[in-house]
Amino acid sequence: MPTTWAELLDIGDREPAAAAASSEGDESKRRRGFFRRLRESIATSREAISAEIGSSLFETLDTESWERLEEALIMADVGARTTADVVGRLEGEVESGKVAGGDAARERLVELLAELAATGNGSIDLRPSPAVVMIVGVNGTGKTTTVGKLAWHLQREAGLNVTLAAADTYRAAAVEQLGAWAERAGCDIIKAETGQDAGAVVFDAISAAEARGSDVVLIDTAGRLHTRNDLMEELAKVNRVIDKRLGRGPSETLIVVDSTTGQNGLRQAKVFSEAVDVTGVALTKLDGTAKGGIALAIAGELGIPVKLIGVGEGIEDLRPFDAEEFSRALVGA
Ligand SMILES: Nc1nc2c(ncn2[C@@H]2O[C@H](COP(=O)(O)OP(=O)(O)OP(=O)(O)O)[C@@H](O)[C@H]2O)c(=O)[nH]1
Ligand SMILES: [Mg+2]
Repeated sequence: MPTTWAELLDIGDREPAAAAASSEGDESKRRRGFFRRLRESIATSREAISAEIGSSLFETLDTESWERLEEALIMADVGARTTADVVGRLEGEVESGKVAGGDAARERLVELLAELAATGNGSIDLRPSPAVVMIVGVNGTGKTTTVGKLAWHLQREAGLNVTLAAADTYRAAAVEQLGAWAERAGCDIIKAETGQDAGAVVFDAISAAEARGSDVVLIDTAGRLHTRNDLMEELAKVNRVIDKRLGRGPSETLIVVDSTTGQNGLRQAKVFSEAVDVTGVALTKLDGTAKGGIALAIAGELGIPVKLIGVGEGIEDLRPFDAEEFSRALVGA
């Protein structure tokens, strides 16, 4: 499971630009600072869980404490099925004597949650050039913001040249918003001519990326309700355009899920993955009042790995998802 940008980004044979690669010391300092912020960020669910599963729960471990643990995980959005699975396994291991009570049980809980979260291929495939990365999701989850942050990180962490495709052709303001991110991130952007549809913008962006030798095309799509079949069909159409133009589909299709929407995020991920080949999740708004457990519900129930987490509105506030760090922060261990 990747925990650093260098591990997260699969850039194939490309040489990571020397200037872009951050030194290990810097990375570890940033990670420590980030871990502190993550713990604070998911404070709401952490407080709920740790209040519920305070030290005494792991000391007693009777029927009532298993129930309390289940309730706490469900309250943190971990999802009923995933919770039952994890608590059932932990209970079995404690009862068979394989795992002792107290801290050992708490540590094992972190491990079980982390194992579950680390499903599938956790890296972001950026091969071959230009790699097309499509960002999808329902309205207002943080797609445009995530595209902007990701463009900046791809350049900074891996020295990649990025072209943005403004494929949200429904709102003029959406193109302006992405334009502002392109400026902040210092990358190219391809916008629609009047009347063009999303597929045409994507086609143009791929051509521009090829002409300029860009490594990655990041596609910002319009927010769409997963319940609207016509809008979901538009995404499939954009996919067909990419396929025709490049002879291959997107390298990655990431669904952006707002962690504050709770279990609805699971439903969104499910329906989007039925329409397009979703390869990962970017979980946003983990700062504030989020309950981060939805990451585990999506991974556990749909087998789609969370690859990125958004922890603020700034350009730097995007991180690789680290399953163990995340589970530890969630349980407050
Ligand atoms: N606190 C916080 N806010 C975020 C994060 N990611 C995005 N936002 C905010 O969420 C709001 C919506 O973000 P957008 O990027 O416009 O969302 P979108 O999915 O592109 O929205 P539509 O294009 O309308 O569907 C903005 O105010 C962002 O600043 C995050 O990780 N943390
Ligand atoms: Mg947007």
